[in-house]
Amino acid sequence: MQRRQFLKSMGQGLLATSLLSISGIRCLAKKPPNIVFIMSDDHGFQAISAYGGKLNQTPNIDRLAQEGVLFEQSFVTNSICAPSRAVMLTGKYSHLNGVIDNSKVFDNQQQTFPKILRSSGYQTAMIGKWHLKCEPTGFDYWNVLPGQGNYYNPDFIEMGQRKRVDGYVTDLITDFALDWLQNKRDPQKPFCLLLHHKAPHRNWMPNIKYLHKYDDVEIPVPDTFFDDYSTREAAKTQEMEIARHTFLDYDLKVPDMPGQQDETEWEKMGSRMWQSTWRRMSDEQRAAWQKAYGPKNEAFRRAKLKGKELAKWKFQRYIKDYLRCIDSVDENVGRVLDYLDRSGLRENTIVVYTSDQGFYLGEHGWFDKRWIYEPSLRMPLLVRYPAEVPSGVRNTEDMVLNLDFAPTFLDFAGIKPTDDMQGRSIRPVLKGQTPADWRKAIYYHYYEYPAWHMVKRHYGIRTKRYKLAHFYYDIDEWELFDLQKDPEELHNVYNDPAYAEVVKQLKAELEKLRAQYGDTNLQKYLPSKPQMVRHKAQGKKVRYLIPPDSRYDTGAATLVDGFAFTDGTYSNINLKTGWQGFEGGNMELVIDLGKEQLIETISAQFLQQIESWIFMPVAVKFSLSGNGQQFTVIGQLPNSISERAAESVIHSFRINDIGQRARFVKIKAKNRKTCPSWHPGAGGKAWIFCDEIVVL
Ligand code: SGN
Ligand code: CA
Repeated sequence: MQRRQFLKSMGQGLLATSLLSISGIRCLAKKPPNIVFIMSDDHGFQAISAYGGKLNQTPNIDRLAQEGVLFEQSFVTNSICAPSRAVMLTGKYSHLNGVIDNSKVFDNQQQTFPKILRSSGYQTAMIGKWHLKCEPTGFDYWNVLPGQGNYYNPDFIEMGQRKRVDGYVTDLITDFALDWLQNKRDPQKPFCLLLHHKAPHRNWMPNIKYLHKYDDVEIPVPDTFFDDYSTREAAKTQEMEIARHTFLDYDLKVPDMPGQQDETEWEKMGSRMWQSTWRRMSDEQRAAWQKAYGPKNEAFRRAKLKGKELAKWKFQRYIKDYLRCIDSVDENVGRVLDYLDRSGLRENTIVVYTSDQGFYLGEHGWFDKRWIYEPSLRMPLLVRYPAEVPSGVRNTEDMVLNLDFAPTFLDFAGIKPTDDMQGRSIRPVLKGQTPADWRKAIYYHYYEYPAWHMVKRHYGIRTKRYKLAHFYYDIDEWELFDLQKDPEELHNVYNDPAYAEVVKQLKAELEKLRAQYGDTNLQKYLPSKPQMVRHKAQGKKVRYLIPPDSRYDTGAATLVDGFAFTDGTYSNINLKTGWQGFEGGNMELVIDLGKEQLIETISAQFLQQIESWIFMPVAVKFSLSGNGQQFTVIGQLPNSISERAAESVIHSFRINDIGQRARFVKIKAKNRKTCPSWHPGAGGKAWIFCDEIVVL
């Protein structure tokens, strides 16, 4: 049923419901609902049959759609594991809960919805994947996988005790959850169970009983599988293609042949990871795997596939293992639903099924997540609560977020969300009573770069029709998609004049959202270590015309070693890490590129740290030469940075669109010579500090 239809059919019932509501609240106050919050890891909506996917059948998850509400417009605010979990627990965006990326440790002293439920009389439990790099807090019982966990014979940490358990991870997590429901909780109290699967996370290891499923079918590659990423700059440098970035052994289960040598460090890493999962398996499990994969791998080796054929083969292996993992998830969702039926808990228990984010099932040629693009931005969300929520509703309109989970659970328990929670309860939405001022746009921000899969940092906005995103840090690109005309997001129309007005409006809306959520300082979350940038002057000879001060001379080579900071504000910068300091005078040098080259961009990066008497140069002049004798000035840039900035500021003086051939680059930076009159060092010698000079 579509939402509008549903509203209509509810029309007649509305009066009756409101008459009942007074006694309803009292009744609720006596018996708050139980919560079973099932989440899998990396389960894309495309692989749930209730979402209309043709890839597989998920009859048990589909039951939640038949008996509850399915959301089509359900989104994640930062499409990666630990960050999404932290958002769900706190109801706050990543920059406020601290987990902006997978490397961060969750501060488990902060407020979370399980803690609030617990202090209001709920029994709480957390079972399965936690991944927040700290002990779970706010739970009466917890039994979690360390880190990412293993598929076969995984370790679990049960209330601080680590032990290895024989079996398959999805079954085990469910076993522990059912055991807690049946034997370990106080049946007098309402409960909230977080049942969080590892599957179907990489490296997609199915249970033995599903190893042969899909053997006889060929799963078509998505239309965008051979995407060339034209019009989308950030996509060109990602490392998440099934064809190029999966490990043959670890991901695709084709182990090295005896005597076969891995060539790159990367391949060696894949082999090590494969060996460690393989070693965890029992002889019996390994034999079953040999039987299933052995003959197929033989055939694969004989076929000696290349190019597109090889890519398609990899897709088949990938998607089938992925779907097989989901078969276990679905089966185990069924076990939980059956238990709720059998034990009489069905009526008063809210069951949620979701995933920490979406996932690519070959769209754009990819696996993994991270992007603001649809397959990773959308997350499945199905909610059943017979006592209050209608059945068989497909909500195609309302935009809901993982940010809304915490306030929603609290609302159902009759508790007001804390003031600092940024999400909104979807309880009325579930009942078909979406508030008139419900959000019409969502805000997104992804930070983990440089890191696995090399998806650049970006933030953006999605409305019903459009999506606008800004990729930043070592790139400065905007993308706009018209989802109505281009649902697959292949055509970035940001520069299309026909969309100029749309861009303007969306940018204004985006700024409003950033201000509303308090996420306006991009610099604050940038890595404070310099990052490697590849460029034409890298490793080339630098000749000083004016040498640096000997105390801050780490060698001219460090000026072109490829390590550069991102422009921005920093709280402190170590001057001994490659910065070249010039006291009271100018910097002047020539870089020899070795041979004549086409030059498009030159930038020179300087530091301002006024407490150390370091100021931006007054101006930087760039010149080119073919012979190293006669130089032609191509530009002189004045300083644009305020002198009084209290924090360290890093700024690049940059000339773009040069389009000239040259072998020698001369750079002259003019020092203001003395500290300004307002400065504690007024009249004393001022410094300039330069680090990377980048030629592209
Ligand atoms: C691992 C995976 C990556 C994945 C991250 C994050 N590599 O590092 O492919 O993107 O986890 O996943 S693996 O080879 O070790 O499997 S997340 O779910 O934790 O965010
Ligand atoms: Ca995940």
